[in-house]
Amino acid sequence: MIPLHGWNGRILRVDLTKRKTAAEAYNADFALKFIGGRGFAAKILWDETKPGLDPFSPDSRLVFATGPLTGFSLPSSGKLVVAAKSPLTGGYGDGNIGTLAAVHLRRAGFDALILQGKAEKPSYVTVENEKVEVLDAEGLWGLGAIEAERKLREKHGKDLGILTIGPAGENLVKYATIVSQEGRAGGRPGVGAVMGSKKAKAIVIKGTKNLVAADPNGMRTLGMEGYKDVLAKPNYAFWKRQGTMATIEWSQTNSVLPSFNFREGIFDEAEKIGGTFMETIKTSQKGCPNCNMTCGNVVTDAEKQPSELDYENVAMLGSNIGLGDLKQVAVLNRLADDFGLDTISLGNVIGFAMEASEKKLIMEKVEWGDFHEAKRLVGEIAYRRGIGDLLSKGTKAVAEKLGRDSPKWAMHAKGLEVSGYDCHSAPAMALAYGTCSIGAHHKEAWIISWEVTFGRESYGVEKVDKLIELQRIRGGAFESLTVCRLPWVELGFGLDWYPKLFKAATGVELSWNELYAVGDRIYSLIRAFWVREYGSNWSRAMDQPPQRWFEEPLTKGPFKGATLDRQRYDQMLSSYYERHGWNQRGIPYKATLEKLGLGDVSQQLGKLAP
Ligand code: PTT
Ligand code: SF4
Repeated sequence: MIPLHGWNGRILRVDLTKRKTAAEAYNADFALKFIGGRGFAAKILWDETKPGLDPFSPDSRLVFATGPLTGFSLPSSGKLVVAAKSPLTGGYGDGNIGTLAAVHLRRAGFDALILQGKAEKPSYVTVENEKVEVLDAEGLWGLGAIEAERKLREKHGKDLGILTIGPAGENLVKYATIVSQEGRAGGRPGVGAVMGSKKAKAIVIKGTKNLVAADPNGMRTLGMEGYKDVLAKPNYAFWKRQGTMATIEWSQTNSVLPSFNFREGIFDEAEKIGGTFMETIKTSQKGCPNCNMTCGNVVTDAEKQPSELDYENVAMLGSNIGLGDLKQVAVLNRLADDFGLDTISLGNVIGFAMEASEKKLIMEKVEWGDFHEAKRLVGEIAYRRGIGDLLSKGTKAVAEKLGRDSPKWAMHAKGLEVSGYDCHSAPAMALAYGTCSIGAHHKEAWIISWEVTFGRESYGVEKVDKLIELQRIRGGAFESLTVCRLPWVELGFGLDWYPKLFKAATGVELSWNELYAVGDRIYSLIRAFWVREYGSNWSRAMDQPPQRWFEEPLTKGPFKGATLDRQRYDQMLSSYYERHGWNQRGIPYKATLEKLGLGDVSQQLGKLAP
């Protein structure tokens, strides 16, 4: 056991093939170098998977990881990282779910859970403190994620955390997610499909131990003060009303709202899917554990069912497919949650199919904004029926199959579909998508909010510096401390809270500069993972955003005529590499890896590392 507080110092391993479980201790060096969450997951995947491994092989690893702040009574600490080698991108993949399972895993005495092997028949795992079992999932397999969770709750009780997959994960759809609490979902790059490949329908966790902080009184006081600080923020009341949904209006105003498969940055019917309209159909509010700024907006959808809306869900299943009816968008969103499909990739794939239909690359007639066709496609994708089988592989694979000029308008980077920001006139955001460590996601740098204020036209190094700063904070610190970043992003909850909370939890002083260094270590480690997987096929082309943004100008709105400039984008990318200590192919130098304490990684990369 490590002589540290805050961390439990133990990882639970469940081997579904051998039906064996083990509690494994880790040491202080591992804890301090990688902190938790994404840091732990990346190192475990690096150490335990062989290059070239099929993500659906029993040898693959599925990691659920918390951090040293997770589960303590402090703002928005109910988060969990889920990670695996991605079946969608072939590289590192992860996501972040707000779930009681995070809190219960910590209270059961573990900081992470590794799932490996493959069960003989559909199964689920239960963890009750030290007691771990693999049970038969008969009667659960085939159910939607929402119903499966309800059944498990009936059987095992209310006070516990549950993670499930839906039919999409069971059917190995490459952008299947893991779902929890009937509307929180994570693991965009197909982490739910990896769970399905292991025939694991669910994980049920109940922990009843006390989480022990290094300074229990200090932790209690800081936590309480933190909650009060959140409540006192000027934007608090508005946030509670609209949460991330206010971003629809913001994106429309700034001409970055993805519309018609990212052809445009404005949508004529934006008002009908925006935060203000959402308020008129909102019925209740939901959220993650330990959060006092809950942001899940529950509305009644067009089929009279509850559906929980966030910006990305609505931008991608609304404007991006030309659908301007929020209640109908909410139906697609609810189905995505229940099937366990990532809404962002789904909205991209449907938008791509609509454009392919318009250009007669596919036989199906799927018109822009056609709710009924979109709904049909969602079902076909989840069950991989008809054209759904092809669409279940993601836009990159679909474009490769359809050919002609379609790869130009397949909106992805590294194979992961772009999330909800059009970048025709936002070079820094395009670089954020190009360099994000799981593919085109905004989670590591929502730099666009800074960019629209700072100036959109510049391709200067100040944008590269800002991007790296944001990635260190969001992709490094928040993902490894494993707490929600939204108190800071949305309400201005000060970053100075986190070293204080970290000290109270673990007893260790860690400045933001040191947290930055952890972030740099994690970025170079994840980059090494990608390079190891892609070998000689790795090149700087992997860090490019979609061609459409360079070649097809916006045709309307205040930025009409805008495109990205490829040469200037490339200059930014070169500066980005230099700042990280990577070569011009985007590969970390041996010296960089060694400086970051990743000498073992450097050795294993061998000749691949310059
Ligand atoms: C996240 C991505 C996002 S980002 C959204 S909406 W967003 C989509 N949500 C989906 C969903 O819902 N259902 C579904 N079937 N697929 C979905 N795909 C999309 O997934 C989410 C919040 C949000 S709402 C955001 S920004 C923040 N993300 C955080 C993060 O990444 N890290 C962190 N430390 N804190 C964060 N806080 C916020 O959490 P992925 P959630 Mg999500 C339903 O999962 O894979 O990371 O992709 O986790 O519990 O639903 O919270 O406008
Ligand atoms: Fe979850 Fe929203 Fe609270 Fe973050 S702010 S912890 S996403 S409910």
